[in-house]
Amino acid sequence: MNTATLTKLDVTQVRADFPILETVVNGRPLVYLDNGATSQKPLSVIRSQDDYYRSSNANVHRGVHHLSQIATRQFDLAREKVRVLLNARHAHEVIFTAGCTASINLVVQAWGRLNVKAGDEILVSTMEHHSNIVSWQLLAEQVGATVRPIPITDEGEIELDTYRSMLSERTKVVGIVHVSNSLGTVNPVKQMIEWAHAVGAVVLVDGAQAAPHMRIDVQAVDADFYTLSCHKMFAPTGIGVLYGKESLLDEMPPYQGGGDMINTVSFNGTTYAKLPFKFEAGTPNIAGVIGLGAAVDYLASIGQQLSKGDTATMAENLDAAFAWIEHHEAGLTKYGMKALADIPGVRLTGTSPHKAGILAFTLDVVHPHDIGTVLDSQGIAIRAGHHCCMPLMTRLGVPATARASLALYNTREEIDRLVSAVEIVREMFT
Ligand code: C6P
Repeated sequence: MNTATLTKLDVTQVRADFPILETVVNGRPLVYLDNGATSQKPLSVIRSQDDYYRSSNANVHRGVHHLSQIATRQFDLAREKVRVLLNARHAHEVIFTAGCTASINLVVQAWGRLNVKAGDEILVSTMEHHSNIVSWQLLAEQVGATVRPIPITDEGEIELDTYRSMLSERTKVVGIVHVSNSLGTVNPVKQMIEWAHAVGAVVLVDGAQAAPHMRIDVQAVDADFYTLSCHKMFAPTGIGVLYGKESLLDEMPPYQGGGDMINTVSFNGTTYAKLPFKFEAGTPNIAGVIGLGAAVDYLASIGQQLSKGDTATMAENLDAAFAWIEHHEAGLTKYGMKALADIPGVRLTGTSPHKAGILAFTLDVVHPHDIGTVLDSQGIAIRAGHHCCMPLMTRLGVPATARASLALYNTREEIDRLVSAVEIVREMFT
């Protein structure tokens, strides 16, 4: 998409969609830079929750009555929207879960218990979120397999040659984060998957921090499993997605038993529902799924303002939306990284050129938690801590970092306020 088209949309138009951005914190306009923890929600998503409970609240796939039919239609439509978002081949390859963590645990227990045996190896990168480490450690303990960490460079990139040399016929599965929540590094998942497939391994890509920032194409990268944390991509909390290739999901046993996941139940033996329902036991998070559908619609509506208008398909609108988001966030990231690096005593963590909107750093004179507290007094929300990446912190040689994580509605002025506030912290503590 050319620059002229990208400038057709101004960030102030986007900000107007997010009512919470009007909040005043400690006497100053809120600067929300904790999008990696959870994103804010556009009005259309907020309204979708009110509309559902006000006018179509009913259980799905169970009732023949009017309300149930409306709720079911919206629920099923959301699955198709997520299929388009991920460019999955089939809507039934999209499983709704409680979150990214739940999605990973589903794969680990349902696929892993079937396929990973004593002596097998599970490779996960050093920059993984605990969800993509601890879940595999649990499996490894259960079956007698080994979890091996893939090392990373000082810039925060996977050591690709080492990774390649670690792959062998013992490797059953590779767990790799698409975009690191602590570093922002965008990992070369397509290449990593190709090498893993060459030794017969299956790859789970944790897309929690990728989906809000870039166009995902699970077929193009050939991911076996791909997981989403939907509250980080403008949808309500309590909803996640597991994408899995049909052939893999088909062979997996159910993860949880209950309503909706069965075909027939008897004491002589139970048979299970077809995909995706086999993995969706019990009443799902109906409002959350409908909200997720509204979030995908919202992203598409951003693209609609840039593309061919009403004649564009949802996929084309998402292409356009993510072209704008990537361009906008890349500009902010570059600007913010430079400004922070210029502050004496700041050490940036995560300096790969392949990077999404995460500005993580330490300051020599002060603990990251104190940075977070002082920034809050200035109305600026960031996260300080290990970001559920303790092995990564050990590798970086720090107990914690301060992390500003961007979203499509952030501005240069907000980055300026962040940088000025970090300068204030520095002055206070020296
Ligand atoms: N990271 C952060 O502040 P859940 O909690 O299930 O929605 O997502 C877990 C998860 C998995 N993978 C990655 C890469 C993540 O960043 C997260 C959540 C938040 O960075 C909370 S620790």
